[in-house]
Amino acid sequence: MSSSTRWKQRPEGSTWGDFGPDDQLGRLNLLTPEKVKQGVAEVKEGLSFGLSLPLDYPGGALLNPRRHPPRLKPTDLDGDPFMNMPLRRFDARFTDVVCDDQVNITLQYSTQWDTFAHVGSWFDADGDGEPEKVYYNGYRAHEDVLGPGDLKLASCPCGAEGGSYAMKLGVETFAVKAIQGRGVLVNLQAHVGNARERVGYERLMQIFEADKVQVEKGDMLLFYTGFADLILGMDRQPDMTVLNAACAALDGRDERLLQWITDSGVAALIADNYAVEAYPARKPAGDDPRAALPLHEHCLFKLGVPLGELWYLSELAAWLRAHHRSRFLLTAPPLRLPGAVGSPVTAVATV
Ligand code: UVW
Repeated sequence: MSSSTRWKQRPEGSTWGDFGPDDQLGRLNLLTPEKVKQGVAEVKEGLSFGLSLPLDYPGGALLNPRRHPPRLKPTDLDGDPFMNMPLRRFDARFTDVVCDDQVNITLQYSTQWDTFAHVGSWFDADGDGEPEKVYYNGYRAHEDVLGPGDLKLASCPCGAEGGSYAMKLGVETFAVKAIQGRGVLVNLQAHVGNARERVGYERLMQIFEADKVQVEKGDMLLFYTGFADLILGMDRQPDMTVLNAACAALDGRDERLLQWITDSGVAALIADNYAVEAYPARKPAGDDPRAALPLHEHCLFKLGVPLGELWYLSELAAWLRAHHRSRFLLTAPPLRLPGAVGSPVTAVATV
């Protein structure tokens, strides 16, 4: 489907078309050479921080019952597992011993990027009075983002029956872009502590002001809440009673906060918590149709702002606070895994 037939009307407040009719990068387009240089200019000490949890955290399937920890096993040849495999088995002269493994991984189990194919919406993009299932920039469910039963699956590179494949908006587009630029971290934990608080526009602005945090167009904004530290302390046995009442999360129902995200020009939003926004979201007044994940709708569907979740920000946040800084170089490409809607990310902050 061409860009002109994909959509005739765009969601109110969206950026659809602003970065080109067939754009798949959204605000990642703002990671220009100038923005990378601004990030590099923040490298003063040469210290690097890894921003990933161990990918087998949170542990179990309690945080999200669809998502399971990674399972490793060896590759095999004719039923022989390649773990500590001496190659002399194939030729008595060979001295090599080989390990070679594979993994069954839920891509959004742990530290991750959400792509724009992760959350779309029912929206009347073609203006015929009937809503259809669409994603950022009008890309279509069942045409561009494929799941079990979709005819196009048979001809897509994965080809597997019962499989899934994002022909458009897949995470490989983010990997090719490479995701590097200036990161800005706001330390919500220092103000909120470890009790659950929905942080809206006013509270966020107070914290920016108190900590002299400045965010400019094209910056990637990171929220340290302490949530991932609690998860790490639970040793792969998450206590949901504690986690459901823990730490700051953005209030996705706060229209002023959403408007600030639009106006600020941030290129990406990242947090060490479960969903960046508080989930379940606050109940609005009235009974109108609405997004269950309003910040996801605003960022992934309307604006084209990727969301990073469950990042490990503890050591970076402590260092920045001790040095009265909030900016750094952020390098965060996902896996270049064609067709995936999300990806683990082993991001690096350099200060
Ligand atoms: C939720 O499922 C709440 O968020 P995400 O899918 O982005 O992890």
